[in-house]
Amino acid sequence: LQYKFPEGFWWGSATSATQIEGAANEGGKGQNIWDYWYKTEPNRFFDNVGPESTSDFYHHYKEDIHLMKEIGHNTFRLSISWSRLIPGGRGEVNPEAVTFYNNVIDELLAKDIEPFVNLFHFDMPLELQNEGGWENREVVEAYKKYAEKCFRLFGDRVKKWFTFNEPIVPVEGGYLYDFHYPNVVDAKRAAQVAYHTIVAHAKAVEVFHSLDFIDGKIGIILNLTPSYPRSQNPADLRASRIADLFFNRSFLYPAVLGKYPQELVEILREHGQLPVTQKGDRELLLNNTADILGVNYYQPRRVKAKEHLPNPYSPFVPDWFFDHYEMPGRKMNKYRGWEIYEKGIYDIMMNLKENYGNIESFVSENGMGVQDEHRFIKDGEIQDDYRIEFIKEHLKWLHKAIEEGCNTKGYHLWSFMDNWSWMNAYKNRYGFVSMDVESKKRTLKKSAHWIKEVSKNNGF
Ligand code: BGP
Repeated sequence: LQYKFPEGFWWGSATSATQIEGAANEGGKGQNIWDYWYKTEPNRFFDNVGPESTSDFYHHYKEDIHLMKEIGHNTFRLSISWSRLIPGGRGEVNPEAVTFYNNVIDELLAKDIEPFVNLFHFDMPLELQNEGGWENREVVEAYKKYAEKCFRLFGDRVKKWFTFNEPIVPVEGGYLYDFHYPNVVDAKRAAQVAYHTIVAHAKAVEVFHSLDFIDGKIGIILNLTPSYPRSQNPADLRASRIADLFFNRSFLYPAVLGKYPQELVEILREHGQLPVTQKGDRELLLNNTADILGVNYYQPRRVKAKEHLPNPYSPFVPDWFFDHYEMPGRKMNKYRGWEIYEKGIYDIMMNLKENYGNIESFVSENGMGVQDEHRFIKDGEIQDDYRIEFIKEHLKWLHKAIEEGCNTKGYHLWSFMDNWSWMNAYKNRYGFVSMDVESKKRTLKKSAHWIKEVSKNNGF
């Protein structure tokens, strides 16, 4: 083997409740913002396909976990749907949901697959969104209770917990760039949402560490998009630094170091966008940082200095400070429109090693969404050599990072199976396993057989 990974390396894949469970109106589940948004504005969704149409993990979890085992997974990430567990966001738990998640967890453990459980993957219960969602400090308290409930219900068996997946995405999508509900453009509200998310994270971490029957770890999953300047000119360097500040350090700092970068605070203050804080928050954040960090990595950010000054009357958005550019000769996933830059994963991990105390980490999402994959079927199987290549190249850089001392423990593909995506429904397919949306039939792709060998040999 040329690339051998450390013993006990985590091989697996990641999913989220809304994207795989289905049964959106079954089993006592309450509504979340996706159910609601789809009902009210179905044409916002690709092909008008909404979150009712998934791979239906709710009814197929046994079969799916069997397949996970089959392809060598030793870990698997799922999220708990808040609105399934506590339908209105607050109050009594839904017993059918408890049974469902217990069954899933037990089934995984019976197959020696360690569950990684995330508490929030973009899916705010509708009632709480109607109270202002993350803009409302009381929702933070509701989240804390929900998190504690989960720890008490499942913490005897689940040892890896995550407070949020990509907390910046609801901020960008819902409050800056119009691709998540409630789709407004308002930087001050965005800053409040971002801030309360971090407070919620710290509160969940605090509760978790206070429960003495728990011996697991808790962390957060961030989508890190390393920022590369077009040139070494001061203006390009500054543009890149600010992009990094808004999109990476805004969450990495408070979640891992327990404080905000001063430069960010100053920019927000100067532009009148500072969020409201409470006494005691500073200590809360400082004392409740993540034990472990999940890194979702898809693409780098290529940045250059702003060519035209922004119109001061336009709403304040991070891109007031930088422009994007396309790097000549870049490798592309043309289906998703994302640049492929495998070395990014190494740069992220080295940054964590050098500037974030070498926190225990893993690649919690990485993957390649491809359209019309049935074009590649041969003898009934999708020959996704491009996916194998994609994973391999990223793993090579991850391997190098580990050799150079990065504390990184695993690799999860997005995703286990083709699943429903927020705005793109089934346009881009990501799985090791393909799924027929009508019949729900599951079929392994070539990459599934490949990853099985990789996990078995712990390398390639
Ligand atoms: C991440 C999300 C996932 C997933 C993935 C692929 O940002 O955590 O939920 O959807 O991206 O992106 P998309 O489905 O938009 O192609």
